[in-house]
Amino acid sequence: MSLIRDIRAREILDSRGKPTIEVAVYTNNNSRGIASVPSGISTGTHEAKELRDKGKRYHGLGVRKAVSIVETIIKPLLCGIDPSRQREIDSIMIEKDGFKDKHKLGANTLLAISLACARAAAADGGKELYLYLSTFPQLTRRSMVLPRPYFNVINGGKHASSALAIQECMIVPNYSSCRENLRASSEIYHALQKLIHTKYGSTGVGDEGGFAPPLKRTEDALQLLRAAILTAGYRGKVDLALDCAASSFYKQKNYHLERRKMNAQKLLDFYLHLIQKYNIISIEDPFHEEDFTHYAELRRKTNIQIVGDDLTTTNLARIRKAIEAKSCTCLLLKPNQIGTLTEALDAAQLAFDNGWKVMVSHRSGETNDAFIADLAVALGCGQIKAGAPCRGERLAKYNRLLEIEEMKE
Ligand code: 2PG
Ligand code: MG
Repeated sequence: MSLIRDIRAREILDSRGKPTIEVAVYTNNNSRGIASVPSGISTGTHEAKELRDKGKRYHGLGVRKAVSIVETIIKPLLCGIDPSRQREIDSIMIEKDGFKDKHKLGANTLLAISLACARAAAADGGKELYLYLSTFPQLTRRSMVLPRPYFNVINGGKHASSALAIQECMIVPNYSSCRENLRASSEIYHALQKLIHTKYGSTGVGDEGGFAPPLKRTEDALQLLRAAILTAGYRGKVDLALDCAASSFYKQKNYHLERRKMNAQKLLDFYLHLIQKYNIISIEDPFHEEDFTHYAELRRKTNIQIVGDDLTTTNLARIRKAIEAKSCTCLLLKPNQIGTLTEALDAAQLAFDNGWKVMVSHRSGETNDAFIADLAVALGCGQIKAGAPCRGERLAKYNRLLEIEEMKE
């Protein structure tokens, strides 16, 4: 029998050079599970809250309090429990926090422990993480498949300092293997780099490793993507997708983009125009996070995938509301939006049960932890987004998918 023997935590830095928490769970069988958590910048209002120290260190972003909560409050509650009792472990932590948004102990604190327990249990059973996760009750009816990656190669919105309002312009290669999809993304990425260099000089990147040239219009970005796909020789093999993160350019009842103001109806017409002109197969957060109605209207008027992120925040109540309003066809699944693995899996199950798809997602501030790669495979959801095919914290996820693909062959 495996039991949690010790839990340790430490403050580390994420891909933006800001503090985050890493937790190690040790068992009496000498197994160890380590996990660290990411952090978003275009966060939804309804996300569970991170705990930060405030004060002077790291401009207030330190996580020393979270580290101390792990070692002094949570550790005594979880030591002696089998790390595979995930629901029980997560419930104990949720109860101890006592708040819906987990602000007391912090969603970052709880998620790091939750994921580290899953890793420790997998290690104890001598199982690869994706195989271990696939045995969870929420997933037993799913079959494991490698996900199709969405590569964010042009960064805008809060992830860049250009005037491009749309946050993520993604390429989605359509090969049957991850290996081929990754190769296509890399070749297109480098073709894009040359095009941007010729046209704009600088090829600096944004938070998710995509280029961030001084673009102003969405179509400039989409045309660059189209040209890069053609130059790299991938005509007809790659689709496009957007994460608008529209809450970030919604001010005083209007959307501010393309150097003008649009109301929701105008914005909807703009999206329909883009969908028709480019091979856009998926749009995430097209309207602000409370506008369930216009999401639904876009869904009615097109048959592409409509993804909820800030709208749904991996939260059962929000997802139910979106299901009722018929706002989306896909849930963006971010474990740190809700704060425990059990709740994230419950959210995925609710989405699947209602005929939605699920896309597993990283955050803009990441670590080298590749948990979401295993999660996407175990969920059999067929879709993942983890940024550009560039920068270590993004490649950690894509390279882990390559490893899993090889193990499954
Ligand atoms: C998003 C995410 C990840 P952030 O909006 O989908 O790409 O961004 O982590 O900044 O919320
Ligand atoms: Mg998003």
